[in-house]
Amino acid sequence: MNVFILTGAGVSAESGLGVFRGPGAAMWKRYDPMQLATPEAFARNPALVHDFYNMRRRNLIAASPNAAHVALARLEAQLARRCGALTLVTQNVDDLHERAGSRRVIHMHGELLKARCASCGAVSDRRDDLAVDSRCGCALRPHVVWFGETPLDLDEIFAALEAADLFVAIGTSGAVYPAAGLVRAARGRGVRCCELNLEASDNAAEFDDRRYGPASEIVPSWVEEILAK
Ligand code: BJW
Repeated sequence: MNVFILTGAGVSAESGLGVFRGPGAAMWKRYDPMQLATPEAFARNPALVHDFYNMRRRNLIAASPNAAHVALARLEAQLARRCGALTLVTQNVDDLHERAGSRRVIHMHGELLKARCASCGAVSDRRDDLAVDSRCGCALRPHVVWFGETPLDLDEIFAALEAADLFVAIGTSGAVYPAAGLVRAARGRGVRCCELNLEASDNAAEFDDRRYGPASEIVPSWVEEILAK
């Protein structure tokens, strides 16, 4: 079986990383996304944008994966043993899937522990704070995808969707495109679609199966069901 999983901020919520929207969202109530998560905002006030991502980077380094991340790593390993495959696409910029043991993770909205040269595009690991004068010959920016920018690895994502037998969205509000449109693309191919979330997402009606509860509970039990089949 080829399983395609799309995760969002909800999978990391119980690790103490904030969500953007829905229950428990504090991040975008305190910060205006248009002041922080756009290339225009970075051009206007790079120090403010760096402060926001420096705070998030420090929170991430102090956080740990939860039972949902661990269960998805187990699913990847078990499917591989059974000649199946898991494609794990995350909108999250954290590295908690990797730290839980997932071997192949596609970060469509970038990675917080990396920086990118704003001119040449070179990407480098970065665990410490970034500042306006952080340089690689030119200015460094967080390696994240802001509104209006093209998400990463879309060709690989759509190719994996073509091969999927099951599409599962976990902890994502379905508010941000193109990620929110993947369920419709999967349905268009006749693939069964399942939503695991704390509450119904904006596009819940597009899913065949829906399970609601904290990710740390519903993801491990769903994984066990899949592996028992
Ligand atoms: C739990 C839980 C628990 C909580 N257990 N669950 C009008 C219509 C359509 C589109 C547009 C439009 N106007 C503009 C656009 C495009 C725009 C867009 O979609 N805007 C919308 C706001 C309308 N999109 C873009 O600009 C994207 N680029 C683009 O479209 O380029 C053009 C293009 C398209 C296709 C091909 C080629 C080119 C780029 C989007 C970039 C998003 N960037 C961010 C910031 C990243 C850096 C950072 O982290 O700061 O990515 S925004 C933010 O939202 C972040 C997330 O990845 C993303 C999605 O959020 P996510 O993960 O769904 O989290 P939440 O918070 O929304 O939801 C949390 C969920 O968890 C909820 O459902 C809770 O219930 C649940 N939950 N606790 C289980 N314990």
